[in-house]
Amino acid sequence: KILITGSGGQLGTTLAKALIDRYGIENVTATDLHPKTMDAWDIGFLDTTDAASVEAIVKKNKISQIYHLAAILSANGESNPIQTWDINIKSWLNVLEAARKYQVTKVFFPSSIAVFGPSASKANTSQTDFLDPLTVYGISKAAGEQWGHYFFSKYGLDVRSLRYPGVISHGTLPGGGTTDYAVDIYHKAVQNIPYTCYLTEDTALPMIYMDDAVRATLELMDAPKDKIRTRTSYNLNGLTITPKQMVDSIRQWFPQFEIAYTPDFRQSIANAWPSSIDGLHAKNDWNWSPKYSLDDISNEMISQLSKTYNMEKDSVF
Ligand code: VAH
Repeated sequence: KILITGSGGQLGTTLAKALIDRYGIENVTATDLHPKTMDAWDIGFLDTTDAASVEAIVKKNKISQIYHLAAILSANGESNPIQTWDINIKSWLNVLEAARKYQVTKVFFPSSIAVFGPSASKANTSQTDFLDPLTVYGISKAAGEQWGHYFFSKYGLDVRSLRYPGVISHGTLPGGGTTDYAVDIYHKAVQNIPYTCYLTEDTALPMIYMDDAVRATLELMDAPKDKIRTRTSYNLNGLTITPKQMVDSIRQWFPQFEIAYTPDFRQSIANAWPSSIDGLHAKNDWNWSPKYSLDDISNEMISQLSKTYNMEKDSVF
């Protein structure tokens, strides 16, 4: 059976649905700090900072795989650094220890391009570039990668991980990430509300559409064990997007869409992140390649969100 933590979050929600579709609802235990009844499945309560609760749920449900999505993201995380570190790292260690004690077969750890900092190359940042993250979230992910590698080499625990770029999706509202402008902007465009972007128009960041991110996760977890040659975390490439490119794409559907740029503290976070990622190791080891272009993303986001807000899509195509 599969345990998912952070099932109510941006990745957790879609990943939980994909895992339920694949393994059946009776084989998936979706949990979160904030329980929720979804349309076809429930999210149960689990505080991953409590070791006893994590062990109990793994033991009781005979869990064989864990997807650990619970974490505080980069922007929100900066408001209380020590608490963010404590929550992110304690949760992950509780999951690793429970997985070790109860012989869990595979564990997934979501890392992020946020593990890179000013000393990494800005463009085409490599898998082995030096990690000097400047957010607590990034520090907790960089440390989390090392802990995953440690449990693999010391106990043989099959921990696998991806360094996600900014994930763009329509299933949840923006959740405190620095890249969440790329989600919010579509919500505003569909409602014909002018958008104020907290990054400058030319801020290039690595992004990925949710469907590609979920497919990458399942393909990584399905890969034969001997194909996985990176046990810290794989750079995962999608595409590089700037706010201006996104606006130009959106204006194919909404020509009157208005944007203003007022950079805030998140600009300095974005400035320390790569603008593009070298995903060669993922390509070579388990044949990863993304599918979604920016216009594909706009098309998906606009048609889905038009339904969410019950508006007809002013499609020009
Ligand atoms: C964040 N969406 O902004 C996450 C992600 C690379 C960005 O880690 O914090």
